[in-house]
Amino acid sequence: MCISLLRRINYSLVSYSTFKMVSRQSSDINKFKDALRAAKNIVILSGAGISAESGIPTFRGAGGLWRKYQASALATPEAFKTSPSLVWEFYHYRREVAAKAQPNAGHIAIANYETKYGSEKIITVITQNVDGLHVRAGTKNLIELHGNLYKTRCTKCKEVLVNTDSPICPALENRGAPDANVVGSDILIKELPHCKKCSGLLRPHIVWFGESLDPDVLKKAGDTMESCDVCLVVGTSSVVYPAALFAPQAAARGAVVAEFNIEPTPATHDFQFYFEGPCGTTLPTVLEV
Ligand code: BJW
Ligand code: ZN
Repeated sequence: MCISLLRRINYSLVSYSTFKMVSRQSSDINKFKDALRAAKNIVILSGAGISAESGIPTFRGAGGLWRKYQASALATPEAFKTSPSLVWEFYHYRREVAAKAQPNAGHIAIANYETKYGSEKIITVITQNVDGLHVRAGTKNLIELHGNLYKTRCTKCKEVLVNTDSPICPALENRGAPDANVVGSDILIKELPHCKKCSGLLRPHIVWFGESLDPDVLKKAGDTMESCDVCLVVGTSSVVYPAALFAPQAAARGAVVAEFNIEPTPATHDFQFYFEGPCGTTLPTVLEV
């Protein structure tokens, strides 16, 4: 890993707020479109910002709290061990919100671009999102880095299954209210979702803080990043690792990288292009087919 990337990890941990104050003008869209036309292998790396216009709160923006908790307090193996009931309420709420949400113009622009150019270029979406909206928009070639809200994993036999039930178990019916004044969670463990094969407690198939990403998924994403010639970094704060390293590493080896965000991030200055604004507006303009 090069020194400048190591330095940036350090910076992003200690002074994200300082970076947020640095502004940068949007780049020349036609120059980026030229690079896109010439590209053979394109990666779109997305984060929570792409789903913001579908009504799904981002992690680090306003609305990132559930009750009094940051996601970083609930999306951990420790929180699940202490209170699986509370964590399941949080995920039940998130599953319901995402199920009601619709893919927006940003998701759709990406899916349409793949449909139109997918036979002549390699186009891969690598998403940190767990909401399933890229697939619902029609994206086919997708790597979900952090898992999926509608998959469960058995804590005992480790089986991963798709589960779109609403609610996922009767005890979660009418639970998960996000209001700050709701305290605690008292669902008995035996009433939470359990594995049909081995009776183990199920958990969301999501990569929580401090957990390693699935090595196969990480390798696939790493290989894809290494072979891309153009990368679009869409709606991510670029502060969560290892995903935060992907695009700066691609830029460092000479790939053309463009960031789409409503504000600069700690990674903005690593990239050749920056397009400021809601990606439901900027992406359709850049990817128009
Ligand atoms: C718009 C917009 C619009 C808004 N249009 N834009 C190396 C260095 C330092 C720390 C670590 C490291 N390696 C690992 C760590 C620790 C940790 C980490 O990175 N912590 C950081 C916070 C410092 N990483 C891990 O624990 C990872 N595990 C790992 O690497 O294991 C090995 C290891 C462990 C520990 C130490 C060392 C090695 C796992 C990370 C898994 C991330 N999981 C989460 C939670 C999922 C839970 C859930 O969803 O239920 O995934 S964290 C959360 O952040 C979620 C997201 O996928 C992820 C990224 O967030 P994202 O998508 O960028 O969202 P936001 O909200 O941050 O940003 C939104 C952006 O959109 C903003 O920029 C807005 O401006 C923008 N925006 N509207 C365009 N309309
Ligand atoms: Zn099991």
